[in-house]
Formats: sequence, structure tokens, C-alpha cells
Amino acid sequence: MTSEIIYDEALVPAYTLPDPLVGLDGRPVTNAADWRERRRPEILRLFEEEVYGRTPTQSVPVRYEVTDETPGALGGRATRKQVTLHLGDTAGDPTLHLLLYLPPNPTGPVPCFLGLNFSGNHSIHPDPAIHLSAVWMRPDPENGIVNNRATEAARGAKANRWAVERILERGYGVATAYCGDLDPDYDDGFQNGVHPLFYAPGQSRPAADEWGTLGAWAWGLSRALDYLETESAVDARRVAVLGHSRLGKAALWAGAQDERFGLVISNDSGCGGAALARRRFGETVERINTTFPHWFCANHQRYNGNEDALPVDQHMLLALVAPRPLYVASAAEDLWADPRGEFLGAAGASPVYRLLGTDGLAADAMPAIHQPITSRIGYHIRAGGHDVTAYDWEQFMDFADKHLR
Ligand code: GTR
Repeated sequence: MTSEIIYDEALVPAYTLPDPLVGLDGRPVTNAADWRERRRPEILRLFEEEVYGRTPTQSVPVRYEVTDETPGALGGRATRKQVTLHLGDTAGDPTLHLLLYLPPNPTGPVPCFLGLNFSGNHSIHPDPAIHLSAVWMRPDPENGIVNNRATEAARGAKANRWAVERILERGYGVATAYCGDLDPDYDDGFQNGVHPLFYAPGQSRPAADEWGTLGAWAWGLSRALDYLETESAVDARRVAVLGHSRLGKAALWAGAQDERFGLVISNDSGCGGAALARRRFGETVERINTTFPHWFCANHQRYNGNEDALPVDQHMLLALVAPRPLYVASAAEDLWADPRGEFLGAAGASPVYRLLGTDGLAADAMPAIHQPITSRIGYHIRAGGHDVTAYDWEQFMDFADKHLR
């Protein structure tokens, strides 16, 4: 590592952000059509080529297998459904296991939160009927992971991050899947997970501008949405894609690419998520590319210690969500993720939202703790550290009540 981690606002270097409303050729974007037809595709391409890598456009065969459908789950508070998405049609191809809880007596199709989880579906709730994940997990003995596999002791280990009962009470469904079903979170040279499904003959790893692990996770969120589109109990036009931290980065990238997502929520997504890279506050591009060389595309390594050379910054990722509602959440003690940088990312996307006729982020300055902003771009910073809490969920649902209903 060449430099010290910056945790002091006074040490943030001076920087100039690329203007989301000026094309690479210097021509300003002056209307919605020009944004849509010229600048938006240009920014999307820059994120593909320089940051996350291109997502394959070919489709693979996907077969849905419903393995559980139980009305009256959670003591009558939910209908639980578990569906295996068989990705590809060859034995040994990956499978994505989707867990779905829906309100028990809906009056019509419900809006739904969709997000990947870190530790398997069984970790989000102690419900003993959730299928225990059988695939590779990061070591975590305190949470029931033994020899890289989940054990019964892992049930409900991350339940504090998923407000399942409250979500149902407030009339939403919730769908989740384990990120490792799509690509295990370690640098395996892209031999596991979904990448090999798309290799050209003779290819054994993604090219420098092709997707990494974040790209695979984002792709999987879109496959989960494909499934939700077939689910009559869910209103697929009102699916909020969300994620925490690395999975928040994936949720943003999914929401940027796939405009079917009606709402996009980032929780503590930090570097490579909502936080501006040029601030170099907390985690930096070099640091993230070194610790997690598999997350981004190989081209992204060019920007290690060289953020000013990036043709984009993360406010432009957020702008790709426009004009759809977008919510960015920070935590005051989560300095590694740069809360101010996350706020400034949201603020930097605002001109695009305003060009498209919305109010964007209606705030001149970063709000105080627990003072959520609920304009078309929403934002809050809460007390505490890197986590997803009941407070965060209440704000996401208040925001969804306002913008997704
Ligand atoms: C950290 C990583 C962050 C964030 C976090 C998480 O180790 O540096 O970018 O993704 O993990 O996912 O919780």
C-alpha cells in the first residue's frame, strides 16, 4: 500500500468530478432525450469498461424449480416460497436459491424488496424450514460456518439485518439469495460461479473489460427479478433492489443496468458503491482492488492511486438510476465507507434527476444524524457502525411508501 488511509476531512485532496451532464466530447447535455440517447449509454459503457466489467448479453437457459410453498409460515405471518433457479442446462452448472416471504393475505400483487445476503438464506431468519445452504462460505466459526460450510448453528445468524416481520407487516414481500450461489467471494480465477457459463471456446477467465464478482452478483439480481416477473403475488414493477456494503455495490450496479428495478437502495456501500472515489477517504480504489482483486474488472486496476484518471466517479453510477427513486444510507461510525462521500455521491447525481424533471436530492448540506431526506434521491445517516439495522429498514420502507406505492 502506497499511502495512509485518510480518516480526516482536512486530508481529503482537492479534486474535480467529471460532470454527468457533459459528454466525453465536451458537449453539454441539455435535455432528457439527449441524456437518454447519448450521455447515459456513454456513462454505462465507461462503468462497464473501466469499473465493473461488461455483463454478458447472451442469455443462458434458466429453469425454475419451486422446492417449497408454505402458506401460514412464521406463525401465520407469511407465505414462504423457496425456488431454485437452475442457471444453464449442464450438470454441475450453478443454482441460485431464492427465498421469498410474502404477506399472508394480500389484496393484490405486493411490492417487494430484493437483496443478496452474505451468509446463506438460512442466516436471515431462524425459521427452521429455510433450506440450509450447501455451498462454499467464508470462514466464520462464531456464526456456525465450519470448513467453509453452513451448519445448523448458522440459522438466523444475520437475522438482525433482515427485518422480515416488519417488512411483512408493512405490506411488502422480501426476496433474497446467497451471493455465493452466483460467485463465491474469493479470488478463484473465475472458475466457479456463473462466469464459466459465458466463456467463449478456449476462454478461461474474463477479459480485462469483462465482469468480475460484483458484475456476477448484479446479473443474479436481474435473474431473480426475471423470476419475480413470473410470480403473480409480486408486483414486479415495484421491486426495490437493495444491498449492504459489497452487496450494496452490487445492488447499485444492478439498478444502474437493469431499469426494471423500480427503486434502488444502497446501504453503507462505500468505495465502489455510492462513495466518491476521488475523495480517497477510508477505503481507496487501490486498497479495494488489492484486497478484493476479483470484485471489479481487470481494467479497474489502472486507477489504483490514480483516481483522477477515472472517466467517471460514483455519482455517475447513481445518476444511471435516474429518474427512478434512489436511496443512499450511511452510518456515522462507518468511516471506511466514507459517509460524506456517499452523501456527495447522491448530491452529484442530483443534476441528472433534476434535468429529468424530479427534485433530485433536496438538501444543500449533509443532514444531521437521524434526519432522513426523502426527495426522489433519499439519504440518511444513522448513529452506529457498518451494519443494516431496524432503523435503516424503517427508512427504506417509509421511502418506498412514498415513492413506490
Ligand atoms: C470490507 C470492504 C468494503 C465492504 C465491506 C463489506 O472489507 O473493504 O468495501 O464491502 O467489506 O462488504 O462488509
